[in-house]
Amino acid sequence: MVSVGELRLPGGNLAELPELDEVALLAGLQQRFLRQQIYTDIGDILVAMNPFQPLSLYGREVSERYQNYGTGTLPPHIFAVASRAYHAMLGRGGGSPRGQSIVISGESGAGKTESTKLLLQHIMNLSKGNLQLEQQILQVNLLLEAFGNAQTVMNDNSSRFGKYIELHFQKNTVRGAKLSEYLLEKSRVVHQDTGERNFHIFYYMFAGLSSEEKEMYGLLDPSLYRYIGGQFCTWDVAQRWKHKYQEVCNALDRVGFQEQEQVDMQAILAGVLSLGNVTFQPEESNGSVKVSEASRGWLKAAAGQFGVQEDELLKCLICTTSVTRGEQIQRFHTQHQAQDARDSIAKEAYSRVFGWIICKVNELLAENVDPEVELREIGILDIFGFENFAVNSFEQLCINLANEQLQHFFNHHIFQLEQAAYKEEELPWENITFSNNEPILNLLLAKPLGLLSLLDEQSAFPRATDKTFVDKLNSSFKGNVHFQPSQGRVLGFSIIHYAGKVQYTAGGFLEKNRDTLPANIRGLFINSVTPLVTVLFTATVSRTGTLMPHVKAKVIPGADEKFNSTRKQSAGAQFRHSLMVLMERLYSANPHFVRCIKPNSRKEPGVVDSQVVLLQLRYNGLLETIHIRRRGFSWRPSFEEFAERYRILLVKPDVSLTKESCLEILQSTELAHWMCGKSRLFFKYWHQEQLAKYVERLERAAVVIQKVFRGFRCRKS
Ligand code: AOV
Ligand code: MG
Repeated sequence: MVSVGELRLPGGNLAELPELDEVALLAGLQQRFLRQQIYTDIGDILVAMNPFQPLSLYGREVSERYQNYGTGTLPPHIFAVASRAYHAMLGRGGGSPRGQSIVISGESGAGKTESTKLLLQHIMNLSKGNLQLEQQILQVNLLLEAFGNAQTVMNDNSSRFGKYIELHFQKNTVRGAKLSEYLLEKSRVVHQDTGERNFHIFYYMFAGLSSEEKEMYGLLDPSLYRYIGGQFCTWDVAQRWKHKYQEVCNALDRVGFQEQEQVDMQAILAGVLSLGNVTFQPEESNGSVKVSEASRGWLKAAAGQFGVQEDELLKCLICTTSVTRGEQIQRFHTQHQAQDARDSIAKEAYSRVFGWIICKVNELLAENVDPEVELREIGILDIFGFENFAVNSFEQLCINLANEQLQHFFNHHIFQLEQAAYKEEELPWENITFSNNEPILNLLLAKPLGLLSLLDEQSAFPRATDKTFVDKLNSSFKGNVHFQPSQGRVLGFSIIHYAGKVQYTAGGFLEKNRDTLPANIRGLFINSVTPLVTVLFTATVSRTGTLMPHVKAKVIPGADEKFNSTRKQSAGAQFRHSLMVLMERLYSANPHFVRCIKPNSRKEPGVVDSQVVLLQLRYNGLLETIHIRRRGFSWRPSFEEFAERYRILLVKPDVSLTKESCLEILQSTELAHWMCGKSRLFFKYWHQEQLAKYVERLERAAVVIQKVFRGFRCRKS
């Protein structure tokens, strides 16, 4: 442990630290945290330390205190970030009213998802007008967590997908919302490592359904199902799950899901579990496989739950049918292939349910807008945090790639853009160095020789194996400082990420990347008698790579081709594309950053493990961030932008949008420490708030004058 002396931090802003080094930074955060001050500012960036216990920081009255733009006199808080974004979206306080985004980062379990919920809650409090929609938006989170979160060794409620929530406003009222989802970890449906669980919804269902309902869905005792590892829970936990199940049902109702849709959805989930219990054994006569006698009942149950014919489902599991020159050819599966087919159906069915929920939510929350009024936006990004498990696979690689991208976005915005502006505007500036992770992004994303491209190349090659893939990586990345060949006997490789070294196990990479769904399986499910199953499997791939089920069941011409096992885009390519779309969005909006920190790895309240925190401060580049926020100018409006917004302070009819007007405006205030460049002004992070106060004062004075004037007129008449 690093020992720390008492340290004063006026206003909870680390940019005001008297001494600046790692020890002082850690001490500042630690002392505040132990006093339950979990939020600390670095200039306009919020650092949030996970308290791992409920704190009374988020009540209605707190939300009310943080309503106004001028929250600078209040202690740092997640609500202050929401208020800043909201008022900036409205163009108040000198912000430009373009799209706003709140970008939350931090490793798994650091508090991103909780922060997202708090941000939404506060923004909904700020936006007054459409109560029903506000309630719906808040309820959606419950659904997403039930279907997309699971217990991992790093977090009991870990997000196994990334999400970007866009809130659409007209004036100050929320009019609609849109969700984008990134890479649900569908492999979790069929396999979980030790200490982990399947998606929450499976457990909630068992705890919440009545015996009659379980009978209706054909669900037996939870300990019988392989996909949920035969593990269940204590009585206490079951009670909590039961309560959660009720909440999920209420949320489904309130968001607007039909009763029949809910019934179908649960039948599909039951189908997934039954299918998982189907096992195979070799057929002695001809080398093919058959369903083992003991699991015949499970096959029958699964077919019923999916609404398909049992013998047709069997066929899909034990053989692949293809048509060559008009002739139908059947190829029998090996035992291993049959198990793969079973698991692919389960993963696909589940991920399509999830995709459908997102799609449905988007339909239900789509805006009801006035075409005459401009639509404005606040987006909140909550992705899966950086992960480093005992065993890391393709999913962890994608998750860590997303975190690399986000770190790069942060660096670009905080260091590169800002320092480039000083150079361009010829301001005196001593460069601040930061750890640039571009080489790691190149290693992963470069075309044609980045890791994902090499994976695609190998995936398209029928005889390639995970071993040939690793050989290819070893030869292509020899000498690259961010890549290390596997040391032991395990087939794999290591990547030195911005947040540390992660060892990946290569087994299953090719299969997961190919992500194929044999055409006969899709055909079978499209013809299911359960309407929702038909809807789910009649789907196309959206431009962002998300599965987009068509809500009205219809067969789309050409859709089959997209699901044809040979032509579909690989999982890696889809993910890369969806990340690119996300980055485009982030680059075009005005970002607000929240950096979540995990105080210890044991998820304990009131404990700060200095080493754990220090590591995060280092890889997040927080010390360098403080440097730049102290010395730099985080708000840099052009002369035109500034004069337009603040000409009101000159209280005269005509003010031209020039440098001279800007200087005149600034001279009318007592602002100090700003700078003037060639085409823009340079302000410290606190200046915007000071200016807002001048505007507010003036507006208040104007109201008083109006009142006096009106009173004077009344008396006269
Ligand atoms: P994550 O989103 O960053 O991890 P979560 O937001 O799920 O992390 O937080 C993990 C757990 O920490 C939560 O379930 C809460 O128990 C606790 N927690 C976090 N923030 C707070 C808070 N402000 N007040 C009280 N408890 C909190 V991951 O999704 O795994 O990357 O992928
Ligand atoms: Mg999360």
